[in-house]
Amino acid sequence: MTKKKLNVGMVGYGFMGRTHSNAFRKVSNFFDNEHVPVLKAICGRNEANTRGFADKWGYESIETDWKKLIERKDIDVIDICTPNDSHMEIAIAAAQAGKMIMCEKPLARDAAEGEKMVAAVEGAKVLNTVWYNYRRIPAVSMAKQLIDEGRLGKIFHYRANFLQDWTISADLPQGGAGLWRLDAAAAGSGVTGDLLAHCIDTAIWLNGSIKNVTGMTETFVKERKHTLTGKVEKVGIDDACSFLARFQNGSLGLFESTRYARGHKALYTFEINGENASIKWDLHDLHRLEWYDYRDEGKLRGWKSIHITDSDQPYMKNWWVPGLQIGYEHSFVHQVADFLANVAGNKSTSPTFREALETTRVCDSVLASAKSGSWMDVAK
Ligand code: SOE
Repeated sequence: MTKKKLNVGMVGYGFMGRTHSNAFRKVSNFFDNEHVPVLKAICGRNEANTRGFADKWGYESIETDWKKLIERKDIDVIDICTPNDSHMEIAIAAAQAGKMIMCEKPLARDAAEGEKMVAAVEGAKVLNTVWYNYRRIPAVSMAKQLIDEGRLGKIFHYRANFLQDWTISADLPQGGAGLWRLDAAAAGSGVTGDLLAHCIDTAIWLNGSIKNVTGMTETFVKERKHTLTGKVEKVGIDDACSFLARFQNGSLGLFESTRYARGHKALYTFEINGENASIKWDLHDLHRLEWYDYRDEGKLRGWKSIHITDSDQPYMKNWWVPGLQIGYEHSFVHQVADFLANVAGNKSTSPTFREALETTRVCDSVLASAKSGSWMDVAK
């Protein structure tokens, strides 16, 4: 197959800049697509750091102004890896310039921003996707297959947690590189947009739309020094958030996220209970899917732990040999692989901006409900 080049221009080079760059570099070694990504340019405000990142990851050039990057004729895809407060401006400008867009999650700080982004990519008819990477962990993709095949039967319960413990110290400042997730102006919200958004994206993908929610939030440390101003400022993010949900299919949802669960670094888990079977998954053991099938013979009935490494399981035929597992970074490789396959068919990749907007709308409803103390319908 003659390969076509797909020139990537990435904005931002933090943690997500590394995960995406790694994915672009690896994908063509493992997946055969008509298009091969080329790391054309990396953009950041600090020239020396941007140059250092370019050298380390193999970018051909650098820019220090994202507007210049977007103007470049040799860039096909803009990958947005910046803090949430710049997603909208960059995405709208990139769409107007006719670029394809890959945007780090969450789509935006809130649905009002997200709606403008959806209008921009759909108006300009540019291919788009949002990096909700956990869908593409093979065990999670396999859960989707099992549900779509109807093996669980009617679904009654969806339960998800995303627990961390890295912001417990009151001495941790808010704002600036690395800590912008604690600054409401940059992030939009705390754990709701950062962590629950992952749980909501997976939940909608696996179990369909969420109808209404009731939530509660807490900010345990009320003031933190701001890295950029040097002043002690009010903390505007939610440190913890729990919510109940009703799905359109009649099932009940229970979601919890916090950065104050001492002992948990990034424990994303979900469990789904259906009429015939149940599924459990745990990010700390991400290559396993726990499966219980009531239809098994009585005396052998019990939870099975399926090691998702076989070639007939999602994505695995592209990796090693059965029994040898892959990890977190590969979920990003899979997103690029799917994106490249869809570019050949001129299709956007799920979750598209429109699909990711649904997640942001659920987040908005959860936060509104936590404020009002009442159930909120999720906006359509
Ligand atoms: C926060 O610590 C964080 O890095 C999130 O921003 C990511 O989306 C999540 O995958 C891991 O945790």
